[in-house]
Amino acid sequence: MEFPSEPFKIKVVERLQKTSREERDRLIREAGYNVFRIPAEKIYIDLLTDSGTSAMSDNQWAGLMLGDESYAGSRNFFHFEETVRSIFGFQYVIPTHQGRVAENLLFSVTVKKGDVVPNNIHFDTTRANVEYHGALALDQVIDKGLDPHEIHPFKGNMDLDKLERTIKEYGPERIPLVMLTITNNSGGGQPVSMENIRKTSELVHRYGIPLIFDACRFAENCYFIKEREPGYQNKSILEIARELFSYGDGCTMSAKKDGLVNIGGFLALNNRDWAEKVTNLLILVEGFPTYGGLAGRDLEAIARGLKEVLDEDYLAFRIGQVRYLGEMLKDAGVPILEPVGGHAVYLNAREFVPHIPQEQFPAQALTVALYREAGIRAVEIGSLMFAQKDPETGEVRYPKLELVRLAIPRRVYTTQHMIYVAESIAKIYQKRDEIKGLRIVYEAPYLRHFTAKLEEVD
Ligand code: PLI
Repeated sequence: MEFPSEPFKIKVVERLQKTSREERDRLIREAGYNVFRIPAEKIYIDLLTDSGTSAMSDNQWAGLMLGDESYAGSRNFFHFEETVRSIFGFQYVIPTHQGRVAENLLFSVTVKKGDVVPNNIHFDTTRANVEYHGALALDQVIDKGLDPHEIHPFKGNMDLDKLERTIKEYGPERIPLVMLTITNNSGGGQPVSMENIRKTSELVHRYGIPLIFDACRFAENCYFIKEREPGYQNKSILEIARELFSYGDGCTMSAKKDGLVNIGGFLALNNRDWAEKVTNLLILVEGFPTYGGLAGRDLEAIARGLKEVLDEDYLAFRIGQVRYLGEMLKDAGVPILEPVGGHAVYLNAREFVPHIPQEQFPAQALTVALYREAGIRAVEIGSLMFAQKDPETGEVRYPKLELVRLAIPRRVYTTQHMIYVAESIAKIYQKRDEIKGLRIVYEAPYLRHFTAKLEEVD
């Protein structure tokens, strides 16, 4: 297997702090066994997220100095708009300060109580925003996408039969839009094939339903298409992206991922009526339509980032680095979700700590162990994030997968850092029986994993 070396060199460095086992033991207890509550300076390798954590290039930093901070009509907006149109192809480009605002604005004008919004798998903010508007968020990924052992090149694919059954069951009038998340973050960073995108598009359009992409990691998805789907080997990432988006009617985008910036996002649409309504709301909650909650310099950095992320040398390194971490873990016998996705390696917590039952949050327990033993911060994608209580029966519905995501920030960590992570996790795996389950002592009504406090179960 090929793991290309870094197609960049380092111009600026940031000091990392190492902490002692005792200090981390105290910090995690004080944080209520929730790594979101730990000060970042007390983390050695931060794999909490690949969102907003990228290292910008010298070209992007130079772009910041060209920020035009005019309230209206900033030149950076026009560069941003032109760049988004040239890659994504959608007519109306609405900047937002991050992805979830694009979701909120879109659903505010399209979704009403009692509606249904299917997706391959909704990301947590997308699900929460759909539910906040009184609608049902349905996950319709192929069954293979939920099996951590199934090797399939496009495990993020939409199950077209499930989707058609849903459309028939609820009726197209209750489905204001269908979403496709590329790559499918909550299912392991798995890509969606061009064929599946085309067929999903044909299906939903047959029923008059628009298709909206959650495009956060579109370039990584396009790289997988190039690598794995017949007919795309000789196409550029830009050509693949243009074809992919041509099948949809718009997208929400968190530029904090494949925009290679620390803040920013947008909503891009073809429907003029929706765009007008969203723009009016944008002025109310985010800002004037040519800045949408961002500074001019941020728009410039996004425009430059969106061009850089299409570079195949960058993507080959990026996908290769994540894959390398996965291979090292597999070699050490650590259970991971396969194949390795685009932005992260996911540990399979059910198999890592089989002695911890689902109601004691096995993936969160493993996340705590990674911090306590090695100063590594990962994120739980399991019961703490997704288990739901039925409002009528009070019964708790648990997610099928219990994962710990090791998300790799873009252009930030070296191969040696990856080796440290793999060796540390291999050591923890050797003494996995010592890891204890957790119970919740505080939780918020929405997105509880961000602020929950827990304690260890003896
Ligand atoms: O964090 P935002 O609001 O810029 O973007 C929200 C968002 C939407 N969709 C998907 C697929 C995401 O992955 C996503 C954010 N992801 C985060 C923060 C993550 O850690 O994966």
